[in-house]
Amino acid sequence: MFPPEPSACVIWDLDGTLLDTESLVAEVAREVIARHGGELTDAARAASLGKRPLEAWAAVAAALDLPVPAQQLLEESEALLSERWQEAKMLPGALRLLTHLKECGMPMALATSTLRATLPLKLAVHGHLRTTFQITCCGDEVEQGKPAPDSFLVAAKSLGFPPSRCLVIEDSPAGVDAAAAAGMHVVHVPSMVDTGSAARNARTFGRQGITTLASLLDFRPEAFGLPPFKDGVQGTVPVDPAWSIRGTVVRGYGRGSKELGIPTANLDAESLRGSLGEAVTGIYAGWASVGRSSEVYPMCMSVGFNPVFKNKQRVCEPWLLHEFDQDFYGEEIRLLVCAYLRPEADFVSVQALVDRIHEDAAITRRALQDPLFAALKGDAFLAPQEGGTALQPSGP
Ligand code: ADP
Ligand code: RBF
Ligand code: MG
Repeated sequence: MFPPEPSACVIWDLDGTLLDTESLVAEVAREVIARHGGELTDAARAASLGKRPLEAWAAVAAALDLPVPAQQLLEESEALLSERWQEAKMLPGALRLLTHLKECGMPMALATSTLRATLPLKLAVHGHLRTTFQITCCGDEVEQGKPAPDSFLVAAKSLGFPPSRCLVIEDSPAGVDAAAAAGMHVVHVPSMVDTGSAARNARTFGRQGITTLASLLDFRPEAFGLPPFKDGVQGTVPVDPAWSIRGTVVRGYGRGSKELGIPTANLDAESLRGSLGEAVTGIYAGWASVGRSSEVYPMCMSVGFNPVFKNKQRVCEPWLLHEFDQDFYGEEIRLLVCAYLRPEADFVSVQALVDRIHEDAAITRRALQDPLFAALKGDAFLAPQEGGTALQPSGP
């Protein structure tokens, strides 16, 4: 199941694997490219992923046929980005896995295309990342950047392990190629380029030694000969601290009740953007309350693109496990998300999806009885507020 030999150390990529710098970089790149009359495409973005900054801009300029030197594009983007790196959030499951491996005493390295001078800016608000790695190898410290294997080979050598004992965690095709060229086993966690479509169409590497996961929340250490997590609750992964999400119930595709017999209260896009990091998708469980009522219900929800129906926009849609007499469009809805259940999946039939959602509901009811989650039912966030919304939603 795991690589021929159990992993003895873990080598991490940074951008798009630990930190969601990609939405930020794309936003800035769009601005810089627009100054020169161009428009960022998914293909150009994908070609730049995982590369060193200058090489990434060269790839973008070539893909878009921009008549501007890569060096100039780089300088323009760096001027905007240097102020904003601290906005990048940790990706789902990254902190849990890092903390677990650190507690197990697993030797770890960072092998990033980021330049040495930029690294402190990216890690400024993530202090724990500064003390997690024995070794950090930056893009300007190797002869050739990813997809060449240099950075992984340097990291492995410094940690003192042969490539066959190194497990690499990467999001980008260039990084996966680099690790495979170094002879290492790779866990590939594809990042989302713009919409879920890219993640769904993520390149399939027809090679041995590459395991693709929807997110780090699906990483099972024992599959790689590493010690298992100890914090699971009834087969779920606790979201700690729980996410509090406040939104307005809006109309969706009208599919939930009619097609599936499962009504889901879709949240408005604005609240969703403010409270859930862009890279968050998956099926979750927690508590919910609606409008002026202080009644709290168990809920399981889907965040993402409904692969079965191939939506273009990300939706957050809780199914409240309660029979209501009427619908509640336009009402405020408050969610406290306690647990991750599974990634979004495609199914062979709508019936198979419906069966799975009912299974999710059963898992939700069971998990929420655990004292850890039951305690959150009385959380003040779920109570209706006099005179509107004073609290800011907080998410990952
Ligand atoms: P839409 O595509 O507009 O979201 P659905 O068929 O999914 O339509 O129905 C969702 C609506 O049904 C919710 O917005 C809410 O007003 C209502 N509703 C009734 N019971 C529930 C429930 N148990 N959970 C979620 N929404 C419910
Ligand atoms: N849609 C999918 O395409 N794949 C899924 O794995 C999936 N899981 C879900 C789990 C739960 C608990 C809920 C409430 C919904 C899920 N959905 C999933 C979303 C479903 O397709 C959606 O609610 C309907 O299409 C109505 O918008
Ligand atoms: Mg719905």
